[in-house]
Amino acid sequence: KMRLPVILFLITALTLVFPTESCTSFVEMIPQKPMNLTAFTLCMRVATELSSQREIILFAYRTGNYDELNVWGELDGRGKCVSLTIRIKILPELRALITHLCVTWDSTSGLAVLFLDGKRSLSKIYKKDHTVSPGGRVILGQDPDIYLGDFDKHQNFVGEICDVNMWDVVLPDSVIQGIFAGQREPRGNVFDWDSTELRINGDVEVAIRELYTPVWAQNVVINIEADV
Ligand SMILES: [Ca+2]
Repeated sequence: KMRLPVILFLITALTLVFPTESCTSFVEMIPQKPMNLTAFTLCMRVATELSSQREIILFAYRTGNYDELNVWGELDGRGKCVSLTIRIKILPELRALITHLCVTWDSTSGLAVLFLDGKRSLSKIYKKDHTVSPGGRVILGQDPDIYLGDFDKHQNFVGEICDVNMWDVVLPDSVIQGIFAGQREPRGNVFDWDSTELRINGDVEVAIRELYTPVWAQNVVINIEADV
């Protein structure tokens, strides 16, 4: 018999890799509460090598008739107020290195703010007094033009996306900067990447990233007796 040391307590997270242009691959995220929102913070870590010449859908929330809340990357990045659609300039911000992206919005003021790797953008005014409607579907990887479908492979997401978290409040700047730096709290109450149900469709790789071992566990070694 020999004692084998095993180190436990590694903190891991799922990551999604969309390897190719496609109009069939997507991941549905099931929200933890109805999405009638008058404020939100939406964060994700994202990397892509797609050309800046094309639109890239980063997050799509659509009800039967409307794009309720979409986040796009595109060449010119102009804001669009028709629906609560946030358009972000792709280059140089989004690239092959993972970028931490957050969008905050508050109905009362209409203030919408973008954070890239903890750096805050100017504020823009979108849809004051608006409420995001519940009852839709949240999709990563594709832009639905109907409730769930009519995908266009020239708008889909190709690259890696993880840590998609959402809160029904605007988080303070310092909290967003902490999350960018790796803090795992506070967990999202609309989407918590560690526990939200993901429904994978098509060619999407789900991989596990090892984030870190917590300090309290770094010297915890458990010996297991085994016959060798
Ligand atoms: Ca479309």
